[in-house]
Amino acid sequence: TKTVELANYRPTDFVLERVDLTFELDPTNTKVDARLIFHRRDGADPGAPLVLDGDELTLSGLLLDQNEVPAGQYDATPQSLTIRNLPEAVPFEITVTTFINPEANTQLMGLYRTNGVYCTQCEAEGFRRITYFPDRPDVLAPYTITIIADKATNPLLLSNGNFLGGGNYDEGRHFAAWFDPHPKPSYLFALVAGDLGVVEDTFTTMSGRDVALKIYVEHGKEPRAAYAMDALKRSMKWDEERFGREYDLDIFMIVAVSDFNMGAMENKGLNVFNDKYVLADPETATDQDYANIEAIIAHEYFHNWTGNRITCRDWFQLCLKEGLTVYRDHEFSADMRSRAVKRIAEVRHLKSEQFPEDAGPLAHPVRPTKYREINNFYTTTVYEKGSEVTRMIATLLGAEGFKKGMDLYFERHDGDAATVEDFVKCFEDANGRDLSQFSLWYHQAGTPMVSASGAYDPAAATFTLSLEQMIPATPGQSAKEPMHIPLSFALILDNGSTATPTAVAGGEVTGDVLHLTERKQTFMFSGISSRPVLSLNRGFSAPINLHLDRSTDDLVHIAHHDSDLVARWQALNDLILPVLMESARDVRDGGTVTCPPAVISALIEIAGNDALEPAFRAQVLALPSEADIARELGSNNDPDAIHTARTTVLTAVADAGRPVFQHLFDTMENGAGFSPDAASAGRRALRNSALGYLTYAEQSPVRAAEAFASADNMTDLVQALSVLAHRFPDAEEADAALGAFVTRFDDNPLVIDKWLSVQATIPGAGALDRVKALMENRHFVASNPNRVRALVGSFAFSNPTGFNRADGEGYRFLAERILAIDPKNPQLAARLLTSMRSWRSLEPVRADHARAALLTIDRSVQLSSDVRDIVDRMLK
Ligand code: DPP
Ligand code: ZN
Repeated sequence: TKTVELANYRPTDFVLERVDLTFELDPTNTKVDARLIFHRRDGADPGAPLVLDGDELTLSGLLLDQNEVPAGQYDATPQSLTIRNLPEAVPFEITVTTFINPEANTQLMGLYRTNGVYCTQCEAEGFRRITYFPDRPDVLAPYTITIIADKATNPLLLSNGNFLGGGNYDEGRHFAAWFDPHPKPSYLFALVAGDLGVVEDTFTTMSGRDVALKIYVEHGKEPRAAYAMDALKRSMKWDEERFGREYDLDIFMIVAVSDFNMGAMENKGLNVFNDKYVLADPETATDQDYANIEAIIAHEYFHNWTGNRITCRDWFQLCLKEGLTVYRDHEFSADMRSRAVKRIAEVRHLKSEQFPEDAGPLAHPVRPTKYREINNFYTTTVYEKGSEVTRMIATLLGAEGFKKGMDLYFERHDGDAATVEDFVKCFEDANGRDLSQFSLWYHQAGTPMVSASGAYDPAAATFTLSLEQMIPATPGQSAKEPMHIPLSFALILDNGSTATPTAVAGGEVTGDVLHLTERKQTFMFSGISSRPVLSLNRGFSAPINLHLDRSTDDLVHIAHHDSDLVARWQALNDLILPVLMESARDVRDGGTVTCPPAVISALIEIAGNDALEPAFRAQVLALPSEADIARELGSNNDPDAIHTARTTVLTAVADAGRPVFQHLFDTMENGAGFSPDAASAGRRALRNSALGYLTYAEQSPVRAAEAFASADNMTDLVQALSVLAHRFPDAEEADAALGAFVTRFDDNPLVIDKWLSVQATIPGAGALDRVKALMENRHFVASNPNRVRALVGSFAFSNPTGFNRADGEGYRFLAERILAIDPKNPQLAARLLTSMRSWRSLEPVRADHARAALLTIDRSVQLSSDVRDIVDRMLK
């Protein structure tokens, strides 16, 4: 495959005016007629041919203005259709006929079948697997769709836009026609046909229009779509209130399908979802499932404006829609739930997923400049770091300035295929600011490192803060320019009050934000009458690694007094992380672990402080993960040593805090009746956290077995199951619980996924044999992405000791799986392979095994472009 470069972008020679598609659905032989009306673009070369994209297509018919095109006038290959001698000045119509096989489409790109339902996935380049087409996001047109299918098996025929009409056709077939008046690129096309149940509701928009809302699920699962419907209505309302965005069709549909490569897809008016992000009830969904459903329903809905009404000029601009839309869904969840707890969860996620990507061989800018396979750029860097960049714009400009920029963006670019530059320019123009240095966040990869040190001069009553930034080298970018880094700060005074004074020298401070713009910069604050404690990067205002030496006492002071809860969590994290790192080194080098009592008592004090919300305390008690410790250590990692060290520290906390944990376990019950709201979920989280610690203290499975038996919701049930399986894998109680669980949820694949994940993540070398055995289990379906992610994905991504077995068997197993999956579903295979992105930071023996496994993949001759691209970058 060849590399696509941003620098080579140029508009098409032909403008697409209208699209008219007719599908005659058949499981193995679907006929697609595409009527496309084009005209030659002003100024385009009058002799230029029309070149359309294809992927595994065969041309069955080609008309130009309803006349057959002579053989000499076109060339068709599976990848392209080139037509020459087209009119210079007048519009013309091309009719392309193709036949495709939805049943055989295991890539799940284009038109495929899942559980008897026809569905499509076209982003990024799936439409070209349906018909020959200018399959790129800057080609926008209104679509008319006609679907013809067997009526008995496909009572439902859906596509984008508004319903035009339908009726009986012939021989038991019927048809439906849809029209989408909003010009859109092909990646937003969708078609669904089949026999599904529906949940219906309506939403009245801010201008008083009624919109029909429909969520389609398998028959019998309708009650489990109620929460998704509620989340949808709240999303629609919120986007009107917060961003002034109103929905623009008469109907909004969501379809849940069980075979899907991604989380969900924002097709215009017809979102298609992975069923795990639609279906929920207390018996089968955890609090995390509810939160995910709320966030993803919102995310896809918000794309209607940020992505669909304003789309991307080319795929290099992916963050234009994704980073912005993630920011919007984060803000939505923050408004629906606890803002601070949501922010802490985001920071944890960013550090555990995006920071390792940015520090390894797959690092790339938020706005890349080249790619070999666009499917591999749906990354946490584009999504989550992209969201952080948007958040920093809001921090720099303030809420009002940010809103002015967003309003201008919607006004100026509605209907456009836009670029990141267009987006940034709106904020510049609306605020009279120059954001050129800030824009480096889009262009320079790597997590900036900021080193900070403070000095207090009692005689002069001044506090001096010295800052230095360094951006590490990343693939293709060895030298970096200093960035504009907004650092929220506070000085926490003796009496516990929080001050944000204006600097008298050294640089710009707006509100509580320091603007670090130079490589080195020193800010001075005056009139500080006693030694302050510096709280920096509060709220995680910039996605950086911060190095700031502070004493245990100072961090404890912040943990108790900062007015920002995120900063309090961060301070506790900064207290415990060095302890965990030091312990891991000690264990690796044959030493023993010591835990400073002051750190432990700070944690326990916060955990027991009833003035703080339970969800926050649960976050504090969820100590940095083994992966977090490995990331911070950075090199020569021994996952077994990290596991032992962390377990030892957890046990020390458990022993010291036992009465507090007992109290929390006894008092954090929610009482009768389940509610998925954030406050109830927080109490469950804290109680389950207490259960985990008590089990460390008691060294017995009895309490968890009782919790398993008495659980009345999936959150408590699966937590108890994890404690049993992970701590006491050989105990009878663990066996019994795993058995009871699978029997009870035998007919629910989404719950079976939890059962697979729990077992795939049992620590230790024994996990691999369990995973292999589970692959033979009748519940494991190798063609279903959710099952594969639950078993193989959980093992590779979330079982550090099991996957990184010292003998390298974990890596060899993954390589085998990837080579087996790749011919059927390359996207899934490539995604699984990214679990090895930090292989170079392993200790030498494991790193050698990892490299050998990667080389096995590398040597395979038949790799997809997806896996080829990842393995090449990982070995470079
Ligand atoms: N469906 C994916 C998302 O919404 C890709 N657009 O992020
Ligand atoms: Zn998205």
